[in-house]
Amino acid sequence: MTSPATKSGTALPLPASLAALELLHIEAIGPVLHVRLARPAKRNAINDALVAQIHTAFANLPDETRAVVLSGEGEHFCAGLDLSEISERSVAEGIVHSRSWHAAFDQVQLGRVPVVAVLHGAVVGGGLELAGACHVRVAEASAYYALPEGQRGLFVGGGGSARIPRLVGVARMTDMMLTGRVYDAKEGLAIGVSQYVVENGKGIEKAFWLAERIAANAPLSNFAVMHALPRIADMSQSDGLFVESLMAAIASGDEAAKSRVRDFLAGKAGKVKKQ
Ligand code: 1HE
Repeated sequence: MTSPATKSGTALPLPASLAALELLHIEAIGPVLHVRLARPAKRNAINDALVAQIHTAFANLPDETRAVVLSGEGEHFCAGLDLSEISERSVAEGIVHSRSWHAAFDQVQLGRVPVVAVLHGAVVGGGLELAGACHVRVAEASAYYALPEGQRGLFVGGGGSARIPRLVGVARMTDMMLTGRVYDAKEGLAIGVSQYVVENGKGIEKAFWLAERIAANAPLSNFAVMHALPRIADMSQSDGLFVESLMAAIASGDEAAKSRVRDFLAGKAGKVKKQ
């Protein structure tokens, strides 16, 4: 995995509430907050403490943060649920546990700013559920995706049944869970798990480049993409079009939109170019 040396800018001081989270390594680099899962000895498996810390981090983003890059330390993004914790749970406790993941991952997906995930190595089970709560996914060539819940006698519990079919479709998720099928990084790109594949070691650099572009957008546009777009996709066409009109008028009525449009018309803003 790449070192933070690929990022430009100097690390800024963090609020104490974020600096205290020992299972996450967090750095603020200008408008981009880099959040790293930091349990590499356990392949970043998500235990109760880590899910709580993910919730806390995304609920307490510094005011200056305009985008987040989420990655994992070590050889893998995330091995999913910490399996050492489940044997002691009753059915009722299992429901509460799953709901704690929902709350944390909702905070990622429906928080204040967009999140770019960097995926490498194993992105499995709850790790894929976490990746699915992010807004843009960059995969390194080493990434692979699986839902081993079926083989472990489990079901997804971190929002995967709602989010993963929206990326890859119900049929593919069904196959992954029933047969243990594993997709590699290139296949993951083709089926819609990630939007980008880059060489090993280049994921953080690419994610920062994307996050800095996202951070430069008008905040209301980013809000609309994060909060209105997925909800509209769940609505009937008629309801969706109505909400779209409201959101479009709110965004375009904001001074940030008006000044950007004025800049373009005055020849002061960038044109759309091939990248
Ligand atoms: C773990 C976990 C884990 C590793 N819970 N401890 N997830 C899975 O079924 C995936 C299980 N993990 C694996 O298949 C492999 O560990 C990996 C492919 C991810 C990585 O392999 P490798 O060879 O690099 O590491 P390792 O030697 O298997 O694991 C290193 C340590 O991490 C080892 O602990 P140690 O104390 O013996 O050193 C492993 O036990 C530990 N470890 N993965 C606990 N998942 C909300 S519902 C979500 C439901 C799910 O996510 S189900 C899918 C669970």
